[in-house]
Amino acid sequence: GTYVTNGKRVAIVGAGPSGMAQLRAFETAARAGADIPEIVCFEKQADWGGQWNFTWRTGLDEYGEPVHSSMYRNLWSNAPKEALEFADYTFDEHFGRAVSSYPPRPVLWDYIAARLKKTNVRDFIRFQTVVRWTEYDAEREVFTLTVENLPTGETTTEEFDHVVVASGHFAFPNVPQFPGIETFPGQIAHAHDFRGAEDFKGQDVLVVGSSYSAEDIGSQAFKMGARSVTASYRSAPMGYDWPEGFEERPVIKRIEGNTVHFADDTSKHIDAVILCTGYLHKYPFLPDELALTSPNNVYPDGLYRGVVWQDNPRLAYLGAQDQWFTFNMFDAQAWYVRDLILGRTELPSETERSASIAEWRERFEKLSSDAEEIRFQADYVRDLLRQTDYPEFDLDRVVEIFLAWKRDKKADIMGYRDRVYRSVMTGTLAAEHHTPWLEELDDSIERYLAEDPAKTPQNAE
Ligand code: FAD
Ligand code: NA7
Repeated sequence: GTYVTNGKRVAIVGAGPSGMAQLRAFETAARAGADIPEIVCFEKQADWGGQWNFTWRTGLDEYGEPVHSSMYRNLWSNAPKEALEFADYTFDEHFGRAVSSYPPRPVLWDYIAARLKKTNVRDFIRFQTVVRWTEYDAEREVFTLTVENLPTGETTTEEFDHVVVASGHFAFPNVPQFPGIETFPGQIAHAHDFRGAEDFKGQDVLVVGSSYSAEDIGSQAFKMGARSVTASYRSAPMGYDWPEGFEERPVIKRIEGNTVHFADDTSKHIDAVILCTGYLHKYPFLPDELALTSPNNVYPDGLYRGVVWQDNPRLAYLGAQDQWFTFNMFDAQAWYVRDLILGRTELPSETERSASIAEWRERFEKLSSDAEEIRFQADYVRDLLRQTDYPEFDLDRVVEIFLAWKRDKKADIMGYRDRVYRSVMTGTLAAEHHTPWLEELDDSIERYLAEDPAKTPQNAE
C-alpha cells in the first residue's frame, strides 16, 4: 500500500463485516493524514464479506477446509436495514434512491463491499490464506502467526504487534444429541449446512430451536411448500401467530424412525430435521490462554469494552457478542480498537478494566427481556462511540426501530419483511418492495432493483 507506517504490524483474522470495519477504520484515519501501521488481513475464503459471501458448498471446501458461511439462498435481512446502516456510508449514498427495508443477502453483501471498493484496502487482504496458529512472546511482545496459503499449501510465519480476531462465531455448529436420532431415516442437517428449502416441498419438516435460524428456516420451508413445519423449543416457544400448517412443540424426548416424540407427550411424523441449535465460539488458531470461551450472549466475559482481551490487551476481538446491532456496532468496535493501536486512546489499567468488565457483566446478568437486551447493546455501542470520532448517530432511534420490528413480527411473522422504516442516518423512508417476501423466489440484485419487475421474471418461473 501507499500508506506511511509507524513501524507496527497489525494482523486481522477474517475479512467479514468485522474485519472490513477494521480495515475501514484504519483507512479513514490514513485518509485524514494519520500514520497507520502495516496491516495484513488474512481471509481463508476467496472473497470478502464473511457470512454474506454465499457458497453452495457444505462441510469441507475444495481445500478440505471447513466451509465458513451459514447463509442460504433466499436469505433476506432478518432485521430492518435501517438498524445496521453505516454512519459513514448510507443507503442513500449506495443506492441513490429509497429501497426496501429487508434486502436479500447479495444486496447487503454489495453494500458492505462498496464502502471499501473506492479505497486500496483490498490490497491488505491475503485471500485464500487461513491462520493456523498464533503464539505470543511475552518478553518481545510479539505474536507469531502461522498461516497457510490454501491453493499452494505453503505455510509461512510472520510477526505482529497486535492481532484483531474477526473470524466470526456462527460457523462451528452446536449439534446436540437426541435419544433415537440415529434411527431417523430422513435428512438430518444443522442450519450451518442448510442452503435452500426447495426440496422440502410436500414434506413434514422439523426445525429444532427457537431463535433466528429456526424461525427463518422454518419460514423458508413454509414458503417453499412444506406440508407441515414444526419448531421444537427448549426454553420457550417463539410465540408468533404462525400460519396454518406451522406449529411449535416443546423439546424432543425421543425419536423412533420417522416419529418424533416431544416433552408434552405428543408425537408427529417427520421427514426432515434441521438442527437450528446455534453455534460454538471456536478459535482453532489460538492457544487456550488467548481463546474466548463463552455461550452466545451480548456480553462475553474476558473482554474489556467487549473487544480487548483482558489477559493480553494486544489481542482484540470484533463482533464476539450475540448481535442485535451488527454493521454499525462492528464499526464502533473497530474505531475504538484502531484508536488504542494508534495510541490515540489510552488503555486503562488492568484493575480498571477488570472493574469495567464486572460492572457491565453485572448489568448483563440482570437482563430479562429482548427489549432490555436491545437497550443494553445500544448503551454498549454508545459507550464505544463516545471514545472515537466515528460519526454520531441517534442510538435511541435505532432502539425504536428494533422495537417496531419486534412488534411487526408479532403482528405478522410471514409479512413483516414487507414493512418499511425510516433511516436514522438520513431520514429517508424506505420504499415498499415490488413483491411481498412470501411470493418472491428470486434473491438477485437485478430482480431486487428492477424498476419494472414484470420485465425481470423470477428465476423459478
Ligand atoms: P463473519 O461474517 O463470520 O466473517 C468472519 C470471516 O473470518 C469469514 O470470512 C471467515 O472466512 C474468516 N475466517 C475465519 N477463520 C479464519 C482463519 N482461521 N483464517 C482466516 N480467515 C478466517 N446479521 C445481520 O445484520 N442481518 C442479518 O440478516 C443476518 N443474518 C444472518 C444469518 C445467518 C445464517 C448468520 C449465521 C448470521 C447472520 N447475521 C446477520 C449475523 C452475522 O454474524 C453478521 O452480519 C456478520 O456477518 C458478522 O461479521 P464478522 O466479520 O464478525 O463474522
Ligand atoms: P442462536 O440464536 O444461538 O439460537 C440457538 C437456538 O438453539 C436457541 O433457541 C436454543 O435454545 C436452541 N438450542 C440450543 N441447544 C439446544 C438443544 N440441545 N435442544 C433444543 N434447542 C437447543 O442461533 P441461531 O442459529 O438461531 O442464530 C445465529 C445467528 O444467525 C444470529 O445472529 C442471526 O443473525 C442468524 P435456548 O433458547 O437456548 O433454550
